[in-house]
Amino acid sequence: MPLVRTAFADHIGTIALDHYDKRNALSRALIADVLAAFGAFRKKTARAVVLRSAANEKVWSSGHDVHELPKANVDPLPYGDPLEQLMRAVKTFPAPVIAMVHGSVWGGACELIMACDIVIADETASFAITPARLGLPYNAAGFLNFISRLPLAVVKEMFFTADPIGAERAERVGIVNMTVPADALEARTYAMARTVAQRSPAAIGAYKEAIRVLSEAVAVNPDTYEYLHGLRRAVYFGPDYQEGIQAFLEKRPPQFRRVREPRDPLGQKRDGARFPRIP
Ligand code: LCV
Repeated sequence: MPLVRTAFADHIGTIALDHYDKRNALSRALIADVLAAFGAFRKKTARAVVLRSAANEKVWSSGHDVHELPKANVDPLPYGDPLEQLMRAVKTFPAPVIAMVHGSVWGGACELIMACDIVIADETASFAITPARLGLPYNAAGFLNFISRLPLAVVKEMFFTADPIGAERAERVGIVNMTVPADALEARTYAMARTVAQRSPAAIGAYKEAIRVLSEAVAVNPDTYEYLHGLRRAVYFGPDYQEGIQAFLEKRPPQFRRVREPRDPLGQKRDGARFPRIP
């Protein structure tokens, strides 16, 4: 049973997340269906793709399928993770991907929205990036999806609080292009898609790729890369991540304790520095 519904008309593809029993959690299986839809629309030379929820419910997507996250001591968001593959597929698709958002967006689904080209939401929409609730380290590509789109103070507020930002403020800070009344959301989204589809697909494809390359043009030398990776390792080897995942699976609030004496994965006591030394 496919976990997404698709449609194609007037050069416009539609991908509707359709696994509401699990609040459209971005599981390996659901992502495989979304990636297959993008592949089919690429063959059809779609000029725009609308990414939406099939259900008109209070949740758009609850983010990464937490049951598919490693329980401890393993990088939870590696380059090959299906969700990371989905982000790259959206950003490299040769036509604009327009997110149509009714309901709440959580965790990795919030980053997915950031990876989309245009976001149209209604007044029920809210956006929360939630790794801090799980004690989960985030990756550089993920941060860049937010930093390249939002003011730093908003990025920090979202990551440090893990609290939702509502539709009205989401429009003000730039998470969404526009917020419209719920009963106008579908019409406004497809009107935008039709306008895009009437323009030059060759030019728009080149614009999208050039903007992607330029917005990702961040020079990071090997030392800095290793430093950033060290920051993440310290978290996913740490007690917070284990507690965060366990608490979610046990459906209880996490109890993050004072950081114990940091030890590297071989159990060697380190020089007390909570994080690797800045190169
Ligand atoms: C698996 C789920 C999920 C789910 N996975 O319905 O951003 S990062 O870095 O943290 C990244 C790693 C990430 O995206 O992590 C996931 C972040 N997502 C969240 O923290 C949201 C977790 N979900 C919720 O808070 C609630 O489910 C919301 C508020 C979305 C909806 O609440 P509601 O009361 O409507 P339930 O919680 O009852 O969930 C309905 C079913 O969906 C499953 C959940 O386990 C339940 O399944 P069962 O009926 O089998 O118990 N579900 C929800 N979210 N992310 N499964």
